Amino acid sequence: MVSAAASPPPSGKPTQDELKRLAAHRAVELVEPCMTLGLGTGSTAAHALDRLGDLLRAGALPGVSGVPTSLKTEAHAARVGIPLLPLDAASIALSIDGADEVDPDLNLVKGRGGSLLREKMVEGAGARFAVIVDESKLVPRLGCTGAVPVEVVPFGAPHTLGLIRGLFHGLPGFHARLRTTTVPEGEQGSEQQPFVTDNGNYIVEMFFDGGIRGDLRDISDRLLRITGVVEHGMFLGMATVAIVAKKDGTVAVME
Ligand code: ABF
Repeated sequence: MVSAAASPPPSGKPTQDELKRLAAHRAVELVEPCMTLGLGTGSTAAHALDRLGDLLRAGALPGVSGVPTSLKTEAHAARVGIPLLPLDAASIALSIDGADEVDPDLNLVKGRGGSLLREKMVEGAGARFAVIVDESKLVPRLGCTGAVPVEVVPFGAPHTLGLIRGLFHGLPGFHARLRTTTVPEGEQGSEQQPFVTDNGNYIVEMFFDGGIRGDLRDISDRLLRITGVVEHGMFLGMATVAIVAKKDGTVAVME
């Protein structure tokens, strides 16, 4: 069910960052005093953290605390004054986080920022999960706009990459690679090294031309049966609501 919400901002065509902030602020309206929140990662979730910090400082949300989904979020939450809890000591009422893609069934691709494992643990533990996006994240099917990430252990990662490729052997337009990052080396040089997550793992990036055509849960099951795969960035049936800032500055709520 999609319902229209907030009116467009007074200025002209809002920028993407203004839309992200709009969606984030709308989600923060769901927060009540004394709630424990799942605190997401990425630039859209960062607007939610800033808004929460402002409201906490104004005394509007007494007793609110949060469980961060990345080291970066942990530092940001501390900076804006959100009290933090470890996952095992929290009963999360609501998680607020962004996404890379949202399909019509509210299935998500998340994790292009490298934090999928902690995001999935925290958001899977909460009673509700509000995903906050601007309209550009809406897709007809997952995998349309870029990588579907898979977190893998470093030991034997090229072997695990091969097994993942084997799952999609012969699928036209499919390819996968280990995510790398540029690391300065020596005087002015640099070299490509595997990207390392907060958990010390690597990321395999899967690419599907035109998006994934097939049973997402079957693909999820087959990925997770590969020894060496820790978790993947398809969040299936986890979001309870999507708050979407549209290009015209209105906000739609998809449930
Ligand atoms: C987190 O932030 C990740 O799951 C996702 O990759 C990213 C989205 O970033 P942004 O909100 O900056 O587009 O939610």
